[in-house]
Amino acid sequence: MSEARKKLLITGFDPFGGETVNPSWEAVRLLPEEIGTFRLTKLQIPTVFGRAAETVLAAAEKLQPDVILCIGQAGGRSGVTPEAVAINLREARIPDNTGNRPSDVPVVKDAPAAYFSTAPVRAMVQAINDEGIPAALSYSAGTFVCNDVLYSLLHHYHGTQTKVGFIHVPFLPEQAKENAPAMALEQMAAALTAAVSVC
Ligand code: PCA
Repeated sequence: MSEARKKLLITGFDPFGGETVNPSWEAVRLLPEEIGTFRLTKLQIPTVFGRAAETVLAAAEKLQPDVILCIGQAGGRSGVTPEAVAINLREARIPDNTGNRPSDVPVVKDAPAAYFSTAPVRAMVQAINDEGIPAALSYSAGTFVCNDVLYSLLHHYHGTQTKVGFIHVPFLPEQAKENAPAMALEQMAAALTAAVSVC
């Protein structure tokens, strides 16, 4: 038995857009306290521009994690999708949970257009697929709060040892209307476990 030494801060969002559940937080809640060499610290964050990233950064300031992995819902996607990149743009199609709906504004003023994830995204996709769970690399985290968090964290930790990643998960079966794709909660948790194990 190896002793869990590394620290992972893993987050999920609260429900947004009229939903009553957010699979990202439900899946994070299901995870064990330790995965491989990581000890997990779980945190629910608000679907609010700016505040979501501030909440992660405040927790990370205390914890000093080796890796920060944020999880979010991407309704309509059929598989688990690690995000390769975050862009410096807020462009909201729907209001966030405080009613903000920014358009054409940067996440961080006078900062780079984009950052690549510093998490091992390709290894994550492979590890999830190896569990028999659909996964693919995504090249857009959108322009809503998930992208906001990923961009803010990558900007903050740029040039440091702290790895930052983001994974989108599909709807749960109870959320999926008509023919929308969905995934069982246990499968999402298994996918996240596989992803964490290669960080
Ligand atoms: N998904 C949204 C924000 C919160 C969440 O779970 C997004 O993809 O931006």
